[in-house]
Amino acid sequence: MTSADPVETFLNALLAMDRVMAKRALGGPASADVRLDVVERLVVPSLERIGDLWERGEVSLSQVYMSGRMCEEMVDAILPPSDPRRVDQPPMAIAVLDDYHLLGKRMVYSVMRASGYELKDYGTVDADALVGRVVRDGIVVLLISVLMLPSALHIKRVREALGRAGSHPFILVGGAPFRFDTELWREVGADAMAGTAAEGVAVVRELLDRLPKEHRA
Ligand code: B12
Repeated sequence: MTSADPVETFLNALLAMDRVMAKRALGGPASADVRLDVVERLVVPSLERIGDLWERGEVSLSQVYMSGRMCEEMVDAILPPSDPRRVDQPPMAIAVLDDYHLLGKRMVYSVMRASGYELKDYGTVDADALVGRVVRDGIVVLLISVLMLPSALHIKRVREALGRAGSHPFILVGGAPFRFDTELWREVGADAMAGTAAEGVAVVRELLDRLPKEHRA
């Protein structure tokens, strides 16, 4: 089951539910940046390929499930702790909307915190709960992660309900539907999308440079 291609090796280990080989494929201790890069280069493409194999009926749902669980454990173990240098910032939060695909959100949360940003983690919420919490917490920058198209379409409802409540946070979205359809973020009323956790940090950093004019309460 070994292969010269690192993604193939990692993918095979996941499908065989072989934790030892999967951990070995991810490599040993390294700097925070290198570990994040390994996650982006191995975990994300491997899980995407497993999704494609599942769609074609070539792997079972239990293999998809176990692959996701194993990756969650490994990503938890290797993502960097938060950066002690906190960035001066307005209230921010991250949520998974009507979706139980949690790994992307977990990565974005870790990477944002490791980059010095503090954000509330709302976990998985429905549209009403999300609106209630954003209004209550006075959130100015809202990050939403979804992996299923129906969940992505619910963002429009969140945007409209927030507007009715007088709340106008900057909404940054990410997840598979937005990578499949690069115009979808506009259609659901988001302000920006990012393809990866690292791109998300760049978008937030750029936003905060011009935020005082537009959003500060
Ligand atoms: C693992 C997995 C699961 C696991 C989830 C485990 C877990 N706890 O997360 C399990 C087995 C539970 C599962 C269940 C289901 N799944 Co599933 N799953 C996947 C799979 C294979 C990988 C997802 C993943 O974890 N990727 C790795 C993470 C790290 O990547 P990511 O989430 O994309 O995040 C990265 C970026 O997108 C970005 N990002 C993500 N969010 C955000 C947010 C912001 C703000 C920013 C800046 C960036 C950002 O940063 C991350 C790091 O770079 C995908 C295939 C795919 N192509 O994505 C299908 C997939 C998402 N699942 C799918 C489906 C249909 C389901 C089920 C309905 C299956 C079923 N019939 O039961 C259920 C529904 C679960 C639910 N209600 O939420 C479909 C969705 C299709 C669609 N068009 O809607 C996919 C695309 C598979 C497919 N090809 O059909 N799934």
